[in-house]
Amino acid sequence: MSTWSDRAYTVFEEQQRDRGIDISAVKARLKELKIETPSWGYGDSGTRFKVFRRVGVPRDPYEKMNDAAVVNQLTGACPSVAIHIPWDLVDDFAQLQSHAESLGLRIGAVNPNVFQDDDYMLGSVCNADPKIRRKATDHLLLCVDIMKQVGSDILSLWFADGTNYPGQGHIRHRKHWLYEALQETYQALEPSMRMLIEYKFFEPGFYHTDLADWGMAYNMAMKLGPQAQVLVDTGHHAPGTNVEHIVATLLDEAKLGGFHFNSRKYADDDLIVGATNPYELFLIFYQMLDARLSENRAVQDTVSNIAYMIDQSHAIEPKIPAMIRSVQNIQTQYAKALLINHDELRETQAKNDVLAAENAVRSAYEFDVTPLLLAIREEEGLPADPMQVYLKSDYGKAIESRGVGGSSW
Ligand code: PSV
Ligand code: MN
Repeated sequence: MSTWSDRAYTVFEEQQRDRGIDISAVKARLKELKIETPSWGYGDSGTRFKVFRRVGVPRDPYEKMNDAAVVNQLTGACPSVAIHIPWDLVDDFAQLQSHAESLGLRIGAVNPNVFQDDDYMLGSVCNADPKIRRKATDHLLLCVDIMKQVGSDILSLWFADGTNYPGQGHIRHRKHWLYEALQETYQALEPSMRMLIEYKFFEPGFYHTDLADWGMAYNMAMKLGPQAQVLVDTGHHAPGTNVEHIVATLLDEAKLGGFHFNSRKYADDDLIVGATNPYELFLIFYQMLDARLSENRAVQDTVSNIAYMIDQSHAIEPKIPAMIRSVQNIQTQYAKALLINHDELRETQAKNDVLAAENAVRSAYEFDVTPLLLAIREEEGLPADPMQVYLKSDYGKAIESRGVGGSSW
């Protein structure tokens, strides 16, 4: 570290010690945080108006792994990659897996895609046509099979099913069909596997979505059993929704399975996590850390098994640096949340001291954690500034030989 950052770290450490924060515990937690990156975040994606084709975008799942490996090498925090099927369909999954392993990666969540085939225009597992429901369920089962081939333990489910007009579909029938498909898939899971159920309140259906909110996902997960949990995609809520409240509730019910991190300003924008709402991200981590203090064993186990995943579409920004920025933003907010003094907070809450309690949370957010993150990177043998190292490296130039027209999504 430079003399400046050495000094800054010493000041930071003293400051935190005075506040009663165990800085070695903070460092250990930060080093433990692993974030899964999505294969589709390395591909070309866009808005519904345009997908801009960029130079150097991976042309296949193997090249997506190469890019993900660079993010992992520079941040030390992203050892797994989520795949989306059929976007990442390959002839030989064992080969893809060994490619990932050779790069120090593993394949993480398997995401079935039942929203892009023409047959799914009016829904997949909730389609009124039983043949289409069968086809969609078979695809979910295929994905469970792929999980077995690649050693994945998370099936991450999101359905685009919904309707555009009142009366277009029978909402209760669709709910039953959804449950039937989930149940059949659940039964195919091995005991070590989990099914994470993601909700979203709109899009592509604009009248109703079959899994519109956490309550609907929770209901399905409850009925299915302990291997089914809810996935919170931070972009999937109406403006103003208190996402951290949902997180706390699901944690307390031992039904939170994972996150899809991204940031939103208006809708499901899939922008770089922490770009527009860093305080929300901090408050989510506050709830996670509070749940770690729970006396309930099931809550502790739940919080220890959360799958932290990024789900972003990089439409205008270069994809690898966007992923590095995302990982750093998550680390920053987690680091800040780790500075909350929970004893002080509990005391102020018990006294009903509104302002002191709010201050106990917000004051942690206001610390500059740069010296802490630099110290950790140094201890881990990682570059102090992963973004600069990437930008100065030859990798960005070398992948230009891939040309234009890599994988879309
Ligand atoms: C849907 O908006 C979503 O959040 C789901 O997780 C999909 O799998 C992902 O985005 C990619 O389209
Ligand atoms: Mn998502």
